[in-house]
Amino acid sequence: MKKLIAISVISVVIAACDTSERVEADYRNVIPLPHEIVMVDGNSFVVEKDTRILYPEDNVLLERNAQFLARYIEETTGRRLKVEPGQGGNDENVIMLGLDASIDNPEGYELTVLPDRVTIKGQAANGVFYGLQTLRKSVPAIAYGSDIILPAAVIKDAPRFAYRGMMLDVGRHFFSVDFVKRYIDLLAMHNMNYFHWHLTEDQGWRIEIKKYPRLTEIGSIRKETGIGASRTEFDGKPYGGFYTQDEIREIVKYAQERYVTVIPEIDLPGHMLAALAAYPELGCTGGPYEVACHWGVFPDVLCLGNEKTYEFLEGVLAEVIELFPSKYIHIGGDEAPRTRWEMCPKCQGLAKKEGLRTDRKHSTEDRLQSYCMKRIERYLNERGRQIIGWDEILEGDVAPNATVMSWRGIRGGIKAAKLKHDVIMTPNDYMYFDYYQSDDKAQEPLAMGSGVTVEKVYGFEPVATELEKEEKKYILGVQANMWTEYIATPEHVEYMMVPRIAALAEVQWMMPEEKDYQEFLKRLSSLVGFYKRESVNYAKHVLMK
Ligand code: TNX
Repeated sequence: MKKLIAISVISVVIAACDTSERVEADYRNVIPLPHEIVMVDGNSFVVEKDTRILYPEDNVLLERNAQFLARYIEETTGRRLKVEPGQGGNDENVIMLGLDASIDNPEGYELTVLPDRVTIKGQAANGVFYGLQTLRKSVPAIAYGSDIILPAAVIKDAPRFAYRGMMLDVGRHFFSVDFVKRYIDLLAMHNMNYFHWHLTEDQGWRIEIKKYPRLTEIGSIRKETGIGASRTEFDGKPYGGFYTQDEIREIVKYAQERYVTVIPEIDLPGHMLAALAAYPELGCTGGPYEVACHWGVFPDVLCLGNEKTYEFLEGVLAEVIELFPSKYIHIGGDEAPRTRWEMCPKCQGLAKKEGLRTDRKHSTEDRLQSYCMKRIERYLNERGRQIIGWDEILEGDVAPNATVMSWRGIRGGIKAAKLKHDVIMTPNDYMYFDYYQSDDKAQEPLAMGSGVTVEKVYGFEPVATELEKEEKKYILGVQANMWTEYIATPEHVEYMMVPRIAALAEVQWMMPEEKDYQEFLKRLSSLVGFYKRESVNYAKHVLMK
């Protein structure tokens, strides 16, 4: 009897090893939803233990993509598939990555599933990468030891906008290299291609600059931090942190491998107290200055009448462009009070010399700020880079080639597009992820603003109807911003980011007529499986039911 039980136990175990569990992919369950999914009659493809992933020989980008796919499948099934160079010939049971110049959109892809092979092709390697994202998100996040059934289908997909970004403010609170990478991973999973890194602030300078070591020695540390929104009560604890140039290179490379471009922001001429604390000769009054210990907009900004300021900015930017291959360099331009410039003999002297006069629309000081932005733009343009500035740069004479980030609603973006400037829409009432995500503020951690719910984010339409057809093409895309005055930990960033990032992803990727909020919510429950698996601290407001 005992023997019989032993034998039957053994045979059950063997049977369990033999017949794998099966999970089935659902391409319609993916965020962002692919543009075109055509199901094909016939057998499915089965991803099993000995399925191979092939890439064209000597194509390093597609080889890396193939490794990403192997990793995604391993994360879900626990199985590592073989990755090999090759075109497949008549081979069966292969997933083949390749390029296809006939695909229109530079980031577009086609995913074709036939019973004996799967092909994922892009016009370029980035498109293939988005094909992989679709494939991985169409399968449940956890299916250990399972074969994956891929129903036969042809999927054709491409993004609506070429610019799909998120920003992280590391000035108010500092976040580790590991967390910045995790943030970039979340961006990549949601098909985003720009990470805007806000590196300098009144409350902390976070990027090592070899020519100006005091920026990090002094400028990266504040004496203490205001409690909550307070300007009078402080925690009494020094706070600091910065990224070395090696760490920055590491992050840029990490992002690049995931087709994410890192745009650094050096916010000037305002939000510069940390730099002034380090180099007080760059301010109108000469200081002394302190790295800011509470939040807000501060009157002390760079002195624009002092040649040393431009020497300093060019010295900083020279190192920035060495570190960041991005075509765009963000130079801020927001919230620069004019009070010091009004009283400063050097600033007024420069204004006189340059003929920067008050007129009906702009003050002399507005013109001084434009002078500074234009001069820095020229410096960067000469080195092959383009500037991005916050919409304040429209107050005055706009730097001729600037891309404008519209943050005070969409007004600035509309104005900029009418002036034939490229625009990135990031309006605070829809795209500020530091704002409350529920109207029930009492139940939420302290936040800015109000009412940026998942549904509100989802409903944002970046191309304003009042723009003429010709003007619409200046809207390059959409970004959400994570300002971190009240956000001190990675868990809190994730809580503010997820799942609003999923809603944002559909705004960035899908055509407006293809969006549907109720359908999105259904798709979201599948993506939540991934958030859970990766222990992301996501907010549950729209996931209660
Ligand atoms: C405005 S957006 C700012 C930031 C703050 C944010 C808080 C922008 C260009 N400036 O400095 O952190 O509001 O929501």
